[in-house]
Amino acid sequence: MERRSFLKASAALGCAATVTGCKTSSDEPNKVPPVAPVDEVMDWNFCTGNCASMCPLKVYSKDGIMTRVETENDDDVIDGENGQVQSRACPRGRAARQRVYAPERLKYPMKRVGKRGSGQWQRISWDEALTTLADKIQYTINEYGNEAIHFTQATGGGFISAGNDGKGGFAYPLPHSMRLFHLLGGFTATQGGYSAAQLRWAGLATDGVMRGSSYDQMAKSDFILAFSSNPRECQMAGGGNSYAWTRYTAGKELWIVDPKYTDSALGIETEWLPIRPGTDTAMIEAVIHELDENGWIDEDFVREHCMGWTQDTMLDEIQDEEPYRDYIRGLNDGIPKTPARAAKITGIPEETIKRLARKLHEAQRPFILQGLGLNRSKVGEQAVRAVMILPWLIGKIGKEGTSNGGFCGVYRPDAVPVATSPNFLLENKVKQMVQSSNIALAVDLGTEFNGKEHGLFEQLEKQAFMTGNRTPDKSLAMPIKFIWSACGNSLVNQTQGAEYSERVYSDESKCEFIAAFDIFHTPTTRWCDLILPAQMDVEQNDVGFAQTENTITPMSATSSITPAFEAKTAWDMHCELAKKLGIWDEYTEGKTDEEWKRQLWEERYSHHDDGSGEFPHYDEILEIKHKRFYRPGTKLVHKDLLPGTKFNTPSGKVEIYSMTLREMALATTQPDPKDKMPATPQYFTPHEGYEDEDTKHDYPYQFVTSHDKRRTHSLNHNNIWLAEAMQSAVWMNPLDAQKLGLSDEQIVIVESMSGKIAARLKVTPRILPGVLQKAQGSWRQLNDNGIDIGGCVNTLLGPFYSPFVKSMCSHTCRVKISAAPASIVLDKYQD
Ligand SMILES: Nc1nc2c(c(=O)[nH]1)N[C@H]1C(S)=C(S)[C@@H](COP(=O)(O)OP(=O)(O)OC[C@H]3O[C@@H](n4cnc5c(=O)[nH]c(N)nc54)[C@H](O)[C@@H]3O)O[C@H]1N2
Ligand SMILES: Nc1nc2c(c(=O)[nH]1)N[C@H]1C(S)=C(S)[C@@H](COP(=O)(O)OP(=O)(O)OC[C@H]3O[C@@H](n4cnc5c(=O)[nH]c(N)nc54)[C@H](O)[C@@H]3O)O[C@H]1N2
Ligand code: SF4
Ligand SMILES: [Mo]
Repeated sequence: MERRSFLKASAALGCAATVTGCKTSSDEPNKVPPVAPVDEVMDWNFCTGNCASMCPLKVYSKDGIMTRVETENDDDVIDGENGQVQSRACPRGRAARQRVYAPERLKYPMKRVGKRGSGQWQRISWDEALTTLADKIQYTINEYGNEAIHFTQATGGGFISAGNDGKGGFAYPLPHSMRLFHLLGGFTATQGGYSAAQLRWAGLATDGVMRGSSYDQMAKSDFILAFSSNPRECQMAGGGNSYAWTRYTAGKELWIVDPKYTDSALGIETEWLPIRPGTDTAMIEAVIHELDENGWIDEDFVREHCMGWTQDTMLDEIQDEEPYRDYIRGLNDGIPKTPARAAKITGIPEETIKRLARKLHEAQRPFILQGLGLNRSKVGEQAVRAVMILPWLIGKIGKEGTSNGGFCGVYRPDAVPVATSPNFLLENKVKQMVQSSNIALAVDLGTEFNGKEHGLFEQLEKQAFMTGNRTPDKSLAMPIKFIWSACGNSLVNQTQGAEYSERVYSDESKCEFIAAFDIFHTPTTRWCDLILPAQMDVEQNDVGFAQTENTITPMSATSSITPAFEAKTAWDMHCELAKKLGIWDEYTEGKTDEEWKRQLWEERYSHHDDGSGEFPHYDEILEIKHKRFYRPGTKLVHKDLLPGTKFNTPSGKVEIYSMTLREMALATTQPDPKDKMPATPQYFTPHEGYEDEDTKHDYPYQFVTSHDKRRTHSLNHNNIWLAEAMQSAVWMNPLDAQKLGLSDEQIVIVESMSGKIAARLKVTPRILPGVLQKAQGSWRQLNDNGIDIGGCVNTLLGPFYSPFVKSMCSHTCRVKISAAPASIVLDKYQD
């Protein structure tokens, strides 16, 4: 009732906004504001898929039905004027209507009636659903303790980031679930995340910082070297990284190292180095060999700031270990890491590697960066560190225009998401955490799952979610018996080892209960015992803010759309569940959602207010709905570098030899004998790597599972407009296609050691020979012959993890490929 009357009021305001907000006079052809039919209403809302942009959307509707979406397009702000940039939504945001009305929308609560995974469901009432859920929660806690409860990483309806992403309004379900379960005594959380676990740990272990300079520094650079970085697809929002990437690389010498010719190249690059996946470390070793041989290493600078290059810089306790220079020169293994050697491994010509070394020598202000692609490899830790030591060896760091080889992006004022306020989240009393991508393994192994081998961690800070300290001496206190997925598809689809995960979850005696709160019936909900329908971002009222370069956009989102069937908001669902659990008073603290939003916004206010009064108070943002303001800044990493500077690493130096890796190598064991954890960045072949003798003959192609513009992870897989705009195909180089007699558009079967998928083939020179790529995120769907006709790449990946961080290594896989039999029919969204 309350909400409907609010909607009426906001609909009236929306009408007013469409009348007054439309400027009629504009002589610039690309700035003509579309004229809304008079009975259409407009609400500001935002797009919450996890691409870390949270673009504002203008959502138009009529009589509760969404009619269309527009992006920020007001002509009061011209890009760049007053420093502001608009945050223009990408095609995924603009296709929101196809999400809202997709046939897979969950309509009602449902319980499983057949065997788990059999797809037999029965519609039930919300009352029955929440009674069942409350009973199962109570039963699990009483019988096994809170450690037996686990939340999957779930990033669909927003994203919590303690850093500077500023995503996650109040409506994002995960914080609500966290609050509720924290009140009940906590749960085993995930650690590390899927995105950047290896980069974070291995990067911090190197220079104590990891994150690099902001993109605007590229404008002052004379040489940009980018590894596995694709901002034009991975941060597509008009005012975000993609725009800044284009602006600041303009006219620059830009070298891109990537097996895939991404949209971030498209002709602006000086050189594309199509490297074989997982071999970057070999190329960097060779670059360093070339620098060393020519006397281009800045030895004085390295001695001042770094540990581990030469014997005299090694700490006393590691004097018996090999310094990196000796390894590069091959003094002990007899293998000098020459460009000729690296050329054979990487596929990058010797001459190019030598030229790259010379470029780095001649450049005054090289900007070296990496995206997250390297870090999601089997031994990504080595590659991450190899890139990060390059600027130190040439002594070109801390000066304008440089960066540290870490992960970079636009300068963003440090924003704190609304619903991550400690007062809302409370403290998790369960301290153990499981590496995000190893959950099925934890369920399978129960209390044998341990920190020595598999990735068990202990929560670091009070409200921490996804950050923990390794505990190699501990095992899981209790098997995982209950899994809760609130806006995630990582139970099966998004986690490598989909086949293995399904086997684990099909054993109902292991994890006894799985429940999800989602907007769609997904490959995750198929494995649930109970499914609860959620409202989508654009169906709800919320507060939050977008951030693009130098610009903050606080918003109060409203909705005039009638929510789908019986879908509930996160607040309503959790309140009702709290009531069933007898903790409604504690959960709500007697406040309404409106009162919580006000309180949390005001709690965050002081963080965002710089004294200028630009950041709006709650009442102001409710009234004005959308405000954009400029907050300039830049970030130059290690800018205060002085002789004797102390770094946040065990030795206080930049660690070319990492004491952290050494310590972990001693404290942990590796299930795979090919996995190693050398303390200096070294190339070697892991399982399914380029030179892996055990797999390369049966599975001759390397396979990369990148992120692309068609989806945000699995979100939008079922968006028919986006499916039409971009095929979810397997990419293959024309030389390979010719060799195998395969042609463009043909349906192929891709098979790995772990599973088989069917998909269309795209024959394109945008992928190097010997490598296939398909974007992650397609929905897994097995046909009667066990072939995944949905084309989910995690069907092909085994349940493996990296040696040091024990995290996702989804870019390391070997496959074979053949023409599909004529009988194969693809899932409609793949075709
Ligand atoms: N092979 C391979 N696998 C990968 C990756 C890779 O590179 N390769 N990348 C990994 C990475 S980096 C990540 S972050 C993970 C992401 O994996 P997930 O966090 O699982 O993200 P999504 O696949 O987007 O799933 C989001 C879910 O949220 C639901 N949802 C969307 N909006 C709402 C909402 O408003 N409310 C509710 N309740 N639900 C909503 C969607 O239906 C969907 O089921 O995937 C990982 N998986
Ligand atoms: N459109 C869209 N945007 C997104 C997302 C999405 O799903 N869709 N997901 C968001 C999230 S949560 C994340 S974590 C980020 C992910 O962002 P990234 O991790 O940066 O994206 P990826 O495409 O996985 O990897 C980037 C590039 O690394 C390359 N690569 C893979 N292996 C290697 C290698 O061994 N060496 C080199 N040099 N390159 C390699 C891939 O070909 C790819 O072009 O994107 C975010 N933005
Ligand atoms: S860039 Fe991301 S947040 Fe913006 S519209 Fe696209 S998917 Fe949504
Ligand atoms: Mo991610």
